[in-house]
Amino acid sequence: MKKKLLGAILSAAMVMSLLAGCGSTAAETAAPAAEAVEEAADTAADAAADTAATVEEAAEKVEEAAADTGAAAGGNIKVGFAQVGHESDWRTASTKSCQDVFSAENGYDLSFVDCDNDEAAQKEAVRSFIEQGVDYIIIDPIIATGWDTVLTECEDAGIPVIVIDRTIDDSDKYVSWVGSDFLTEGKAAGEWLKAYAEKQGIKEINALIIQGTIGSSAQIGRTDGFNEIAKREGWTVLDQQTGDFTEAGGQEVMESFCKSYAGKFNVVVCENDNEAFGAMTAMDNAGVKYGPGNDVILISYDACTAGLEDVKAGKITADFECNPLAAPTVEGVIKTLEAGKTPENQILVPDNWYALKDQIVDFAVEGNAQKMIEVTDDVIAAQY
Ligand code: GZL
Repeated sequence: MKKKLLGAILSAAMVMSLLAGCGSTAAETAAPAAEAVEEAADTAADAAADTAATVEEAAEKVEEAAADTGAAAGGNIKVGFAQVGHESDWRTASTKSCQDVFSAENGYDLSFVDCDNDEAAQKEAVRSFIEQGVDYIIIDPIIATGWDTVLTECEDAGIPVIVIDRTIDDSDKYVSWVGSDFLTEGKAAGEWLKAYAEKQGIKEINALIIQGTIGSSAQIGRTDGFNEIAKREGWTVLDQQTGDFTEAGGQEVMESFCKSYAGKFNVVVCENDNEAFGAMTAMDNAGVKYGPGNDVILISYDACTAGLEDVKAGKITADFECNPLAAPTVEGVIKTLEAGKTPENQILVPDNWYALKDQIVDFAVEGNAQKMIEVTDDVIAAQY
């Protein structure tokens, strides 16, 4: 561009000097020379316009770059979070934890999308974060597969991805996963049931399982973990169906179970507390007695506040926690990255197991002795 402008100015100067030095021939040469000056002036004007456009373009690029380095230059860190949905008390606590941590006063601009348990919407949310040019993307994957394409797009855009809670099982294009060990949760429920049944003199186990969202790593781990113990101990799992981690889903499945397996089951395993709330409604309506000292042992997962209240009320026999408060650990990953360091790839958050005093028994998972926490009013008050 500069060359064009320079060329035009030089040719105008040459024509002017010709005019000045021509003397007697000026009259013959004036017209074409004036034409040449005009042409050169037009060229110069075009060149100047081109240069102005280039300057404007360059200015825009500088502005964009300045925005992009907002994080580096001390501006708020832009975080996109594609959350599963709003299906359970657990999810509410998880969302609150993330919104509390990634707040403006803490130096973050959070783009939060509740994906309402819709896998396509969740992929769309991640792509919208790429469009926005966020600094980091956090995903709680509704199901564990179908992720490599969109994670490749994040990688191509140079945006680090952190997975929270549930796992992604068909791609490793993320920096870190922060969450619970769902398989251990399932095994812990199974090993506790074995020890508790022995203490209670229960010889036969006929179980029904209300599963979480099929294909989510939480459902896969809890189902596989419990079934591994059931198979080893020769228990009968009469049926297992998904309640999609919701109260309505739990009630619907339990209503069907109460009809199909009336009088045949003595254990119900709900893969989260909200399903257990629904299952209790269905069993109440069907006249099925559950909880310590009754016909049916009710096992649940999550151990949210309302779940522990049902343990204390003698409804849920044992509750296996899944910790929803992983956001502070995810922030630690981001701070590590901001410091130019490499965070751990798999980061486990601790879970606890809960029951009333009389339902606490000694048991181990993979040879590791497990500690159970007695549910008291103080424990409930401190829960999430
Ligand atoms: C588990 C989490 C599950 C909870 C449910 O980590 O993903 O999803 O157990 C929630 O309550 O719906």
